[in-house]
Amino acid sequence: METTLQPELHQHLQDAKARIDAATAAEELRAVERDYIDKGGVVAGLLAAITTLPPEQRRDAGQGANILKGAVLKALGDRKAELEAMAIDAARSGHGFDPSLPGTSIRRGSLHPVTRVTRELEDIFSSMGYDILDGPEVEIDVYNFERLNIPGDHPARDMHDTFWCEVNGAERDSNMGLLLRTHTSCVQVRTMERLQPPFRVVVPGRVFRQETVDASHEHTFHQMEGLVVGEGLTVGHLIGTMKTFLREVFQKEIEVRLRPGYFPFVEPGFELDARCPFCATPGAGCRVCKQTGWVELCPCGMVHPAVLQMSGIDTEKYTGFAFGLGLSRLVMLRYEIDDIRHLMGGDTRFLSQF
Ligand code: FA5
Repeated sequence: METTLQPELHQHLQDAKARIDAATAAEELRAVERDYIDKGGVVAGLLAAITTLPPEQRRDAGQGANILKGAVLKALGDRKAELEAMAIDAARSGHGFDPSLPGTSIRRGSLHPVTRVTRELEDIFSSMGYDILDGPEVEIDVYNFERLNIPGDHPARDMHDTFWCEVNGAERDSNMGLLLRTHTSCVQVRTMERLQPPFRVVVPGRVFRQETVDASHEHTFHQMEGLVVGEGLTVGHLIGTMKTFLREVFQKEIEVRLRPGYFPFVEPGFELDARCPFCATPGAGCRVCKQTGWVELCPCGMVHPAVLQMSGIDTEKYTGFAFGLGLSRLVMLRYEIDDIRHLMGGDTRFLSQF
């Protein structure tokens, strides 16, 4: 394999192999993996440099980097297996056991980026007096749609490509319309049923839609619902809440704008955009905001009086606002992840970077 490599890559491979062959412990192999394979390592550097090459050299350079990566990974795997076999032999024969040597350290896992951001947001909202609630992922039609002002024939249902559940062959009409929840808004209804106003809650969770998957759409993704009901609440409180929360997340003042948005369970409804926190000059545009200067952050609005009434809340006395943060998209924004499929893909090379 290495004979096809350019001299520079060949040298990298020789250096890596020398370290791998000399390694006597898993930590040393992990260090080689970090230096060559992980984000910021030699292979990533070679791939990043490809854009600076003349077009006719790029294909070979890309192939070379991938061959180097494959060869280093193989050598790492082989040496790991060798070390493990040596350790087993030593243990069996009773030789080579030195009680004064430090033990083999256990490789620690890390928190998934969605879990990290969820916990961070939970802390922020808790400090603002919110309760953190949960709800079932398998829902019934009434909570996911009906009581959110989306009756059976409502066109808004088409926007949610729903996974309907069949139970023992029983179809929708006879199993209460069992479904995988398409949004966390169903927990709004469950909350209004259980709690007396005033209250403020956030509900992080997994939701499901029968979507065509691409770099920004998943069939399984995360949202965080917010619901506040109390006396005298207005759009001003909604905007103030979102600005406070953004200031905490990005540790700086973030400008927001509201565009009209339609959701049957809020009136008025909005799409809230934030000034892109990554542009070098605010509003100038960058890769993250696709040169627009704004990032779409979350739909929101004042809870529709019909929704409050269906849950038995006195609309003469109380108003409320709600928001539905696209948590997966916020995670992508936070860590500059360019493809949502990494989040649920289960690739440990991606996950070990967090
Ligand atoms: C809703 O789901 C509403 N329940 C949100 C809401 C709550 C509005 C409260 C008003 C009041 P929407 O379908 O736009 O709205 O989804 C909300 C967010 O989820 C989107 O802004 C986006 O960030 C994220 N999202 C939607 N579909 C996907 C998908 N397929 N993959 C990843 N994220 C998605």
